[in-house]
Amino acid sequence: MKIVEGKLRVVEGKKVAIVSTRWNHFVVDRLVEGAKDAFLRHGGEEENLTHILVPGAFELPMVVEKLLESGKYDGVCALGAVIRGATPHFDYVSAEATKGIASVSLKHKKPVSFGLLTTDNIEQSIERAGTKAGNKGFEAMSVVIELLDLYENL
Ligand code: INI
Repeated sequence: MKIVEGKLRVVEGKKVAIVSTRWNHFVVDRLVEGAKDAFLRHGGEEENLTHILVPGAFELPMVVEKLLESGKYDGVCALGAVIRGATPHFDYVSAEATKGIASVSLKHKKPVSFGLLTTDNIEQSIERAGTKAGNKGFEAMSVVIELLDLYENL
């Protein structure tokens, strides 16, 4: 049986963009640190990594679309945090961001990882941004790296 899988190493010369939100930056900046750490420690080079900031999670898909359309990037790591409030706003923002990120990835046939925290409160977000539940930014970048390698072998 033939098994095809991606390795956790940045393929030489691959260019990756991190797109992160300014909303909830206290949490999201920790995700960005985790993502950069994952890229560099898996053999990526600093000059092949670009960080782009957007206002909020709702804007993530439109900017990821622009980046992939530019042809300058092989993969994108999208990072943000949507934290539930007193109104239904959370549901609209998180649904649009989720659908949008998935659809641009499929459209451009390039890896885009979903490092968007969608939590009921700030504590749950902090837990996932480098404390007791790990760092979802690190995990999201690891997924981009694995998929870049896998796409080369499919
Ligand atoms: N954007 C976020 O990234 N996280 C949130 O928790 C959030 N909340 O709660 O409102 C949020 N809203 C802003 C939204 O993403 C857009 O930037 C805004 O609606 C302008 O288009």
